Amino acid sequence: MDGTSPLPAARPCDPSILAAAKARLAEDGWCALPDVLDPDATRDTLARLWAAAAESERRGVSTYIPRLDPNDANVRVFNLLELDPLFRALILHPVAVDLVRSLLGPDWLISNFTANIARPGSQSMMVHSDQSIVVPEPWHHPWTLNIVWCLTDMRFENGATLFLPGSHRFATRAELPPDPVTHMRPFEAKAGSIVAMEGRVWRTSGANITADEDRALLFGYYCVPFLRPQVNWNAALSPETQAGVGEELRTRLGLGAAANNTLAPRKDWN
Ligand SMILES: O=C(O)CCC(=O)C(=O)O
Repeated sequence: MDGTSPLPAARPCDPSILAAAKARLAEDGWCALPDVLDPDATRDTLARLWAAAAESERRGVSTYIPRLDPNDANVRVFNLLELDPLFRALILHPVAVDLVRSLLGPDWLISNFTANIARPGSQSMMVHSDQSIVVPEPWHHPWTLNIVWCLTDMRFENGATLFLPGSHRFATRAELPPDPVTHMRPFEAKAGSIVAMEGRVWRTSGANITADEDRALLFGYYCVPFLRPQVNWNAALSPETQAGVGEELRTRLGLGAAANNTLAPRKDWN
């Protein structure tokens, strides 16, 4: 973990549950792990996310992006790593990193870290896969992965992410069915869980049809080291933030001169 980590000690994860999750991720393109954050840490992270949303607005970065979402009931928070050291710790959480390594191998980079809070009345965004946004087809390998942190429960009614089962095997966009959303299923997970989802899974955000229940998710996005990350961290992170990160985070963000060259990760890193 980064030296400035304010994250509580990682909860131990039952090795057999973790092994089963990795096998499912490799086979089905996704897996869910409950109880990665305890209830106090989940509540604290959610409060810090709302504070980050307010800080983003204060800095002039809107949390409503009309080209992504049909209305402002979706609250988007970008550049989480700049806004709170908690997120700089969370992106290197050992359980998340274990899942990342299992799919992408020991060399990986942090591509992005954002949040989407779907409030009552929010609607679906466009259908997409994250890998299709950063790599042209054909998509033969899992080169990207999202670790989705559930800061609230995620269920169909509150706007769970909808995904198309088996779509991580699609090599081209032409393989999508004509009306993909009708074939999609919601991810369902309790607050404090992780959902890992490889980048080739086609998906959309669900509609939040509840009267009063938010659905808050963080999306940690990771990639293989030969892909350019979605975010140019050298430009997105302030000099103060860059100066304060530990060696592992500096490398995983590509902040050094070597950027996305082969990393040769150190043995004591996650
Ligand atoms: O919020 C969601 O459920 C999905 C968000 C998403 O897919 C994205 O922002 O790329």
